[in-house]
Amino acid sequence: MNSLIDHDGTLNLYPDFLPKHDADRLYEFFLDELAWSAEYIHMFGKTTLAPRLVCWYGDQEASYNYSGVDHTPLPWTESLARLKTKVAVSTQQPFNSVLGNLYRNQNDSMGWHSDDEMELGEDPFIASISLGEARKFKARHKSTGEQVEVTLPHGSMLTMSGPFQRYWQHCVPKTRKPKTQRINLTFRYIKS
Ligand SMILES: O=C(O)CCC(=O)C(=O)O
Ligand SMILES: [Mn+2]
Repeated sequence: MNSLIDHDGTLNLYPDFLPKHDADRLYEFFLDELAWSAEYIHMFGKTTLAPRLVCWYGDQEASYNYSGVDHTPLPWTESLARLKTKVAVSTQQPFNSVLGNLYRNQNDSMGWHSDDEMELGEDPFIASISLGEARKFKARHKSTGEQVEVTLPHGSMLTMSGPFQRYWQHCVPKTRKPKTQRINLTFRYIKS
């Protein structure tokens, strides 16, 4: 485990969380199997398309307001449910939903944000699995501006916990270097 941030919240990376063979198989399977769709985001009175595809799976009661859009989850697929169990056993945390992001190429990205929606409760534990192309992930402290950068490899798990979402923002920037597809799955617990 690599400890990336250990003050004002915790950011840990488990680079080899999934054996390569499992990661390869899940990547191909999820690309095909999951209901990837374009998403409209409503911000500052404007509607635009998010620069990535998304999907949302979980327990029926785990509905969630994200980027101003209400998401009702699709029911767990067998392979997603199995991965959730593996993540839950290894982190010793409960999860009832997963938000998937598909970054199609180097132009897809996720802007600076904190996962601080009310539904996540105070100090949420979020476990984030990366599959496919490695992309850079950045964290920035909200008051000191301190920055931490890490590349998230195929098969890795990143965990964000404690007051991390209160003190830090994070993003996955677009880049000029050509990139192929990357899947990210963030397992969350939504309070009902
Ligand atoms: O793609 C990533 O690694 C980050 C995704 C993320 O921050 C989110 O889904 O809230
Ligand atoms: Mn996030």
